[in-house]
Amino acid sequence: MKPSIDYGIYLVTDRQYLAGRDFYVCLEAALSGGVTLVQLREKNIDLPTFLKIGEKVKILCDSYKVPLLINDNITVAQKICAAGVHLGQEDDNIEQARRQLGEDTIIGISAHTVDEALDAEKRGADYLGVGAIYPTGSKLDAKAVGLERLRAIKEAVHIPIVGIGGIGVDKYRQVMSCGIAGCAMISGILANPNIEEVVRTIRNK
Ligand code: TZP
Ligand code: MG
Repeated sequence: MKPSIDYGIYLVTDRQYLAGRDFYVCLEAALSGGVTLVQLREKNIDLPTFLKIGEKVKILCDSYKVPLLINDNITVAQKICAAGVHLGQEDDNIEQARRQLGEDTIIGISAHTVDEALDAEKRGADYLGVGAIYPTGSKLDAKAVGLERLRAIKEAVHIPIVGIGGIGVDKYRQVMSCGIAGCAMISGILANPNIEEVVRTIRNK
């Protein structure tokens, strides 16, 4: 059976915001604060390193009963028994991921337009990441699509939608009020000196 996922407070990892802090300590603070889903997003690392990090992150997430998704890498997701993957428009395709990971795995796809969203839904995506909603410094090629687009995509598809990009404590409610399943955040959580507290604050919104 596919795991049931709470997309509400979705942490996407990125080491650039840790400012010397330990990655696993920060992740545990976020888990302890109440993130409901984690995506391990690593760029430019080799497979053995990705696997080693993935295994440690999986153990931590398991101890909080929080599902783990892997950005872009089907092999890592499969080897560490993650709940699934998150793929961009440019990454390995949905069909390939489904073949390799099976029906019980979560496949998330980034979508920026209604057409991309409909296409991903038709091809079997379990949820869509829509963004960047607001300008963000975390993904340099991301263009802000805004709340209008988010609402249009939400109207067009039936699978859960997650907003991403420039979202933090201040914008969380506003984005959630579009009727979506959750918000994914990097800097809104990890750039904060007190990660556990910021997640608790978001949870109270
Ligand atoms: N995809 C679209 S925007 C984005 C990604 C990975 C970056 C989100 O980072 P932040 O810091 O939450 O704006
Ligand atoms: Mg990608």
